[in-house]
Amino acid sequence: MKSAYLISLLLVVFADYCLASQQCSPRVECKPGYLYNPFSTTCLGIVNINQTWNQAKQWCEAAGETMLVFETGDEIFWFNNMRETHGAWKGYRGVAVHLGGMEVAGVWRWFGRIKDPLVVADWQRGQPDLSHQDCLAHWKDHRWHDVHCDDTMYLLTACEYSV
Ligand SMILES: [Ca+2]
Repeated sequence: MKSAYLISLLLVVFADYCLASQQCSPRVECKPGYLYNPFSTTCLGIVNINQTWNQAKQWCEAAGETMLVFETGDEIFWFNNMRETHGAWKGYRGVAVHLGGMEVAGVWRWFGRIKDPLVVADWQRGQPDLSHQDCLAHWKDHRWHDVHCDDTMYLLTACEYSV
């Protein structure tokens, strides 16, 4: 009886450690070039194609995926950190990425895995700044900017799929 209790206790402690430290590698295989996102249990990839926001959305959807969205500040922090440290993404430092957010009728909404108004955001100071910039980008400074939806210059695309 006592040993069963001890084993349970150890499991709880271990599970807590896993969740807190994210040291436990999940038994998740992402497709090549994609990275497991522990905050949304998705696999996330960044592709280097100059395309508009709508083209990016269609590009993700054609692959059975959706544009990257964020639900928590921790997830935003994780992504910013990964953009600096993940081997496959280091070459993309200083390049803006299309995110799955768009302003419609004055409200910024997600158009990806979730389709709701933004709960958390990480705008650069002074952004969003222009009424005719209705699409969301993770900018070179790793903060969010509203940009022209027709922009194709140096905008990568981030797609994700649930696992
Ligand atoms: Ca702007």
